Amino acid sequence: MTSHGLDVSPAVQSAVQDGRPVLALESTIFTHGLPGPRNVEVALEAEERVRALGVTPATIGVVDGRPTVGLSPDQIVRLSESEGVVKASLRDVPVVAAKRLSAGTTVAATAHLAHLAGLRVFSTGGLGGVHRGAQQTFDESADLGTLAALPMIVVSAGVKSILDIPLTLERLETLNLAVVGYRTTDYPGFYIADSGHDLEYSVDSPDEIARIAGVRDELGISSTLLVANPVGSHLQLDRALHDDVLARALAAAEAEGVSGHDTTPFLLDYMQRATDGRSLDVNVAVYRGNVELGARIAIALAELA
Ligand code: PSU
Ligand code: MN
Repeated sequence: MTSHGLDVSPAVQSAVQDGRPVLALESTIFTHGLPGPRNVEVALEAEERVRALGVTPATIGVVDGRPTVGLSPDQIVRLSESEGVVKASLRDVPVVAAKRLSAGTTVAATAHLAHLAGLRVFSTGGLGGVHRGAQQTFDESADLGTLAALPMIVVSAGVKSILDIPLTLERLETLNLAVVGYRTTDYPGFYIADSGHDLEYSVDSPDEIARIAGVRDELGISSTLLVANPVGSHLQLDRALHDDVLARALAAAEAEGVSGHDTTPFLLDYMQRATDGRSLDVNVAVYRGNVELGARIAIALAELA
C-alpha cells in the first residue's frame, strides 16, 4: 500500500492492522556499515530470526526513490550490492526520493518512516551520537534530535567508542531521551560490553520495557525510549586491541580530513580492517542480540495492547 509517499509491504500492513508484533530494521547497517558479502547475509539472517520468533520484520530503506517499509529479500540484496546507493539521514530522504535514488536509511530516517507506518519498536546495531571534537565541528548525529521527537523504542548496543560517549549521554539527557540498560546499569560501548559509563536504570524484561513505553505514551511524552543491550562479554572485542585500533582510526580520520556523514562509515571500515575482521564479528553478534531483544519487545507490546 502507498500513502504519505511511503510504500508499506502487505505483510507489514496487515500485521500493523491486526495488532500483531512487527520489528523495524534499518538499512544503513548493510549499505554502509558492513562490507559485502557479509552485509547481505546479516540483513537476511536478521529477518529470519525475527520471523522465527513469530514477529514480522520490516526492513526500511529507499528503493528507486520509494521510501519503503518492509523491503523484500530481493530489494535487500539490491540495496546491498548496487553501486550508487547513498546513505540517507532523515533530511536526505525527500531529496533522494525526488531524484529516484536508492538509499540505506540511518537510524533517524528509519525511525521516522517506521513511526509513519505505525511501528513502535526498532532494532539497530549502534546509535549515532556526538562525535569526538564536536565542540569544534558540531558533528552530532541527527539520530539524537530525531529520536527526541518520536515515541519509539530503539534497541542498540549503545554508541561506538568512535564517538564521545559522555557527551552523547549528556545530550540524551538534554533531549529527554530515556536510556535503560538491559539487565545492567553499565552503558555498553558497542564492541565492548561496558563503556565505563553508568546508567541510572536497568530493566529486566521485554515486558517491563513495554510497560515503560505504555506509561510514556499515556503521559503524552513523545521521545524515544532507548534500550541499551550489551554484547555478551564472551563475544566482545579484546579491550587492549579495541583501544589501540580506535586511537589509530581516529588519527587516520583526522589525517585524511574525513568529515560529515562519511565519518561513521570511515571509522567503522578502519576498525574492521585493522582488527582483521574481528570487529566485524562483534558487530554481527551485537546486531543479532539487538534484533532478538527487539522482537521480544514487539511481542510484549502486542500482548500489552
Ligand atoms: N553506528 C554503528 N553502525 C552504523 C551506524 C552507526 O555502529 O552503521 C549508522 C546508523 O545508520 C546511524 C548512522 O544512524 O550510522 C549515523 O551516522 P551519522 O553519524 O552520520 O548520523
Ligand atoms: Mn554526523
